[in-house]
Amino acid sequence: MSENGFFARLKKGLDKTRAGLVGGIKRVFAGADVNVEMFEALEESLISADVGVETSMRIVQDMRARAKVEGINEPGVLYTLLKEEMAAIMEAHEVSLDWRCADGPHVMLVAGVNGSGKTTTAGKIAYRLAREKRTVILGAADTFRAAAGEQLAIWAERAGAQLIRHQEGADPGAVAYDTVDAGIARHADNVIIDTAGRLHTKVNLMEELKKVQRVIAKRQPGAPHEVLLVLDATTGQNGLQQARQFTQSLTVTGIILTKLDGTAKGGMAIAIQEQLGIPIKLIGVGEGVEDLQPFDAKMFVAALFD
Ligand SMILES: Nc1nc2c(ncn2[C@@H]2O[C@H](COP(=O)(O)OP(=O)(O)O)[C@@H](O)[C@H]2O)c(=O)[nH]1
Ligand SMILES: [Mg+2]
Repeated sequence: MSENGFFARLKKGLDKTRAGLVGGIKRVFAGADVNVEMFEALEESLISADVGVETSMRIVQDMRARAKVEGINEPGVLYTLLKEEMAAIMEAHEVSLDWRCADGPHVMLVAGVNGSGKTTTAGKIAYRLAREKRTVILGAADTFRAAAGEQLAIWAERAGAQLIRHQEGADPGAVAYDTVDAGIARHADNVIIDTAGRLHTKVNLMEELKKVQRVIAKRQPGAPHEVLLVLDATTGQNGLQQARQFTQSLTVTGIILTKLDGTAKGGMAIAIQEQLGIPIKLIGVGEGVEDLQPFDAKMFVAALFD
């Protein structure tokens, strides 16, 4: 898709966030001068747009300090600074989406709670990589329901990727092992392992994921090269709590924020990167194969405010 096509799609996806977050902020800066009330109103509108209390307070503190030091008394000037500040928070991380490995397949593990969009995202990534003429193998390590494997099979077909799948209820670690094994044997470029967000056994989800991660490393030292945490943007601050739990157990290397279309909680993107220090690598703006795009902070802020 062209850069313009994507920008239009991103902009459309952020309609609701724009109405909530930016509408509120624009009202804050509509006043004649810079004063205490203005900063208080700014903090409130950031928090209500799911930027998060801590991050919102930090942003407002910085803005106050800059207004004072630089002697800014025009709301319009501060508004521009605010946009820069938001982009700076999100841009603090370098992101590589090359996903290549010199000695064996590049292995990705996709984790997250139920319904966050893991399977869809694994399918969309497979599609992107397969389009670059890479050999991709998807692993259906969500063995919780037969339907989960079925859903991934449909995505594999759509993407032109291979699939490794066991019986319903099989050990997720065994599926992950076999997928990496197939990746090595078949000289695949990329291996993507989809996992469950909930388990049928009494095993704790985080323990199970740690085990899957260990099993992968056992078959291929250095793997998984990416552990991607999929978060549903519509869950706002709850999603941030979830992310904390996952990052305590797993070495999460990147976040994928899904369902940015149709939510007013897009402000969460700012809080995630400021508070977790983990980059958002991709964003989901719809259910189609093309609706997964690299996260670009500048573009995100532009799409939000323009
Ligand atoms: N609107 C929208 N829906 C999405 C997006 N990503 C996933 N979904 C939908 O969210 C639902 C759950 O996705 P799924 O991949 O099954 O989640 P999983 O349980 O984490 O594997 C499905 O209906 C997907 O089509 C997105 O970026 N935007
Ligand atoms: Mg799934």
